[in-house]
Amino acid sequence: MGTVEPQVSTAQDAPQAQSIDGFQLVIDALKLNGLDTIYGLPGIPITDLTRRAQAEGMRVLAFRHEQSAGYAASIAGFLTKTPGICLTVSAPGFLNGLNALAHATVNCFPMILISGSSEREIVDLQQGDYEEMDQLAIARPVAKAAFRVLHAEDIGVGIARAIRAAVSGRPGGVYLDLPAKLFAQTIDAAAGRQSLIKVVDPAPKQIPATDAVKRALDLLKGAKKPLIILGKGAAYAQADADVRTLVEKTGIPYLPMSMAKGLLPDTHEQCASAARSFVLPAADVVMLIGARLNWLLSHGKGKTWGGQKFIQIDISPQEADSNVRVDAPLVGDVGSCVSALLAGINAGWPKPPAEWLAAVAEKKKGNVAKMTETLAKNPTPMNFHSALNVVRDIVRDNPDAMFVNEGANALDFTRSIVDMYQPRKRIDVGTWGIMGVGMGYCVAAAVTTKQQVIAIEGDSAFGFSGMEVETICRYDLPVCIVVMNNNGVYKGTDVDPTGRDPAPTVFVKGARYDKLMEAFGGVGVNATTPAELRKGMQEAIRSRKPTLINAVIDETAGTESGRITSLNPSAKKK
Ligand SMILES: Cc1ncc(C[n+]2csc(CCOP(=O)(O)OP(=O)(O)O)c2C)c(N)n1
Ligand SMILES: [Mg+2]
Repeated sequence: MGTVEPQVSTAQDAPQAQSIDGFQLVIDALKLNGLDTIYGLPGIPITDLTRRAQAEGMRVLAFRHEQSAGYAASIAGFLTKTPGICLTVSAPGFLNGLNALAHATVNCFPMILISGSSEREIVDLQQGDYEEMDQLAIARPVAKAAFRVLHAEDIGVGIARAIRAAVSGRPGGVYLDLPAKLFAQTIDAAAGRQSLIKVVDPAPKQIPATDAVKRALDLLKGAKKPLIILGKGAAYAQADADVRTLVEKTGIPYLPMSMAKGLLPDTHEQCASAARSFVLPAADVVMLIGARLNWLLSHGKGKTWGGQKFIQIDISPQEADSNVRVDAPLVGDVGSCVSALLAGINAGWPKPPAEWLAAVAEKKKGNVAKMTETLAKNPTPMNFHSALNVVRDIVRDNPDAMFVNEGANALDFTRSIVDMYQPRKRIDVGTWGIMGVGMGYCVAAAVTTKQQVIAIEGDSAFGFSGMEVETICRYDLPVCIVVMNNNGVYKGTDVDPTGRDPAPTVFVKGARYDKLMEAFGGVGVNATTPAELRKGMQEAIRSRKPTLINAVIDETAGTESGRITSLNPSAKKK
C-alpha cells in the first residue's frame, strides 16, 4: 500500500480505451457464434471490416465478383450446416450478391448476405447518395428473412436473428443490412460485449408426431412396389448412418437426387438410378426424404409417374400437397424423422416383394450394359462419354474428393456416368439449374473440407465465373477444373442463317481455357484424348496444384438443353 504507480492515461484517451465500435462488434458477434470465414469483396463501406476481420484471425476470402463469393457462402452453408457469410459493398456489390442469396433460399442453404449500405436519411429521401439503394426492400422478396441494424448496441441481436433465421426450420438465405454509419459508431465496451448473443441451439431438432410416424410406417409396410427418393435435404441433414440403415433395413430400392448422390454409394445394389424411368411410374408407394416434388421430379404427375401414394419427410409443414396429394406427411428434421421410422422397423419388417426387386434389377442390368458399351468406345474427336469414362475412374479412385458440376450436357452426362461414393461430395447447379456456381463452389469446397476438388464444367458454364481461377491460384487451392469444351452452349455447330454473326450458342472455336489458368501461375493442360485427360487429372490430384484441363470435345456431341429438351419452347421443328 502507498506505493501505487501513478496512472498514465489522460482524460482524452480514457473513454476510447473503454469503447468499442461497430466494426469490432460485428467481428466479435460472428466469432462468438463460430462463424470464422467470410466470402466477400471489399470496398466502401466494408473495406476495414475485411481488414480487421482478417487481423482478428478470421478467414477472409476475397473474390473477383460478388456472385462467386455469394455462391461460395451458400454452398459452405450446405456443407457445414452453419450459415455461410457473404460480405458485399452497397448497391452494385449487393445486387451482384443477391443472385446467390436467392439461390440459397430456393435451395434451402443457410447463408447470410451482409451488405454495407449508404446513409438511410439520404437513401430514404432519394437525395442521390453514393451507391444509393433501398437494399432491405430489394432483398426481402428473395430472402427467407431480412434485417437492418441501425445502432451498434443492436449488432448482437441482428446477427443472432440472422443466424436463427438462416439455419432453423427450412434453411435459407438471410439478408443483413449494415449502413455505413453503423461501423464507426462507438459504445461502451462492457455494454457492447454484454449485448452480443451466443445463439443457443440455432437449429432445434423438430421431432415428428407419433401418429404421423405410424401412418407413414403403415403405408410403407403395405407397399408392393415401394421406392425411396433421397433429396439434397437428406444430404444436408448429416444423418448419413441412419439414412443408410433405413434404406438397408427396409430393402427398398432408392433413387438419389443429384446432390444426394453418394449418401449411399451409387454402386449400392439397392440404387435404382439406372432404372429411373422404370421405377418412377411403376412404384406404388414412394417415400420422399428431403426431396420436393418440383420440376426435377416432374411435379409428381404426368407420364413420368403412376398416380402412386406418397410419404413425404420434410421440415416444412407446408411442403406436403404442393403438387399432388401426400398421403403420409412426416414433418420434422430429416434426422429425427428417419430415426423415428427406424424405431418402428424391427427385425420382422417384410422385405419388398421379390418380383419388384427382380424387375428393378433386370432393368438396371440392361441399362448398365448399354452404358458400359457406350463408355468403352474411344471416338476421335473425344466425346462426353469417352471423357467422362476417365472422370468416373478418377472419382472412384479418389472418393474423398469434392465434386463440382455445371453445364447442360456437361452436367447431365456427368450426373449419370460419374458415380459418387460418399455423402455431400457432389455439389451442382441445384434447384434452379443455375450456371455460374462453379468457381465459387470450388473455393468454398476446398476451404471448408480441405479436400481435393474436381470440377466438371461446360465451356459456357465455366465462363460465368471463370475469372475466379485467379482466386483459386491466389489461395493456392487444390482444384482441378475440367472444361468440357464443345465450342458452345449445348454444341458448337449452330450458324447464323443470315451469315452475319456467330450464332448465339457458339463461342470462339478451339478456345484454350487452359491458358487462363497459366496466366495466374496455375497448371494448364490441353487434352484431346482420354489418355491426356487421365494424365492431367492424375497429376493435378498428385500435386494438389490449381489446374485447368481444356478437354476438347466433339462440337457435334451435345443435345439442345441436355436432358431437359422438353422444357425448351421451340419455335419450329428442327
Ligand atoms: C444463370 C443462367 N444463365 C443461363 C442459363 C441457361 N443455360 C442452361 S445450360 C447453359 C450452358 C450450357 O452450355 P455448356 O455449359 O457449355 O454445356 P454443354 O451442354 O455445352 O456441355 C445455359 C447458358 C442458366 N441455366 N443459368
Ligand atoms: Mg458447351
